[in-house]
Amino acid sequence: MKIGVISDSHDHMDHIEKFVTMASKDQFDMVLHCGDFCSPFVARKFTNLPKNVIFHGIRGNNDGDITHLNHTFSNIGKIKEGHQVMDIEGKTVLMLHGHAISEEMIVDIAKENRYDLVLYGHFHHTRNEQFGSTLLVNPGESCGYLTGEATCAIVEIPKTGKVTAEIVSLV
Ligand SMILES: [Mn+2]
Repeated sequence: MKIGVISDSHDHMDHIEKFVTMASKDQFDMVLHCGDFCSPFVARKFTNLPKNVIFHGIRGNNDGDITHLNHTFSNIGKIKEGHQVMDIEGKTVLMLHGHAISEEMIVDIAKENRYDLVLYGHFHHTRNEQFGSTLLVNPGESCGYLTGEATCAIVEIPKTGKVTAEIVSLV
């Protein structure tokens, strides 16, 4: 299972388009967005994801118009409130935006080893770090507004063996 993980896209349409092109070219099975889409019109880019790609998003602290976001994403996937726990290929995955708690607390969650994979965004920087049996990944900011580095993550969840991730540039 190959998963494209994106966060903090903050209306940057060109970088979303590059991510969507990558999803098609690299044959992602799933796309996870860790929040901060911002305007509902960004769905115009995500709608070009291949139809077989499963999409899940969560609401970030800057996603004000959740009603219209869910309306524009209705043919793509759901944007849910709060953190989400998912079973993907038998692995337990926690996805959160990250604004509700400190980054230290997110690291503490990873150190508890309750999840195989913890995905978060919000802090606009990348992280790809193993804590015991838990991989902690922040794909960074796909908008690139704060760091000048627009990134996403490609996560591999194999049928057997451990979860791995790679941080990839969108420019
Ligand atoms: Mn943000």
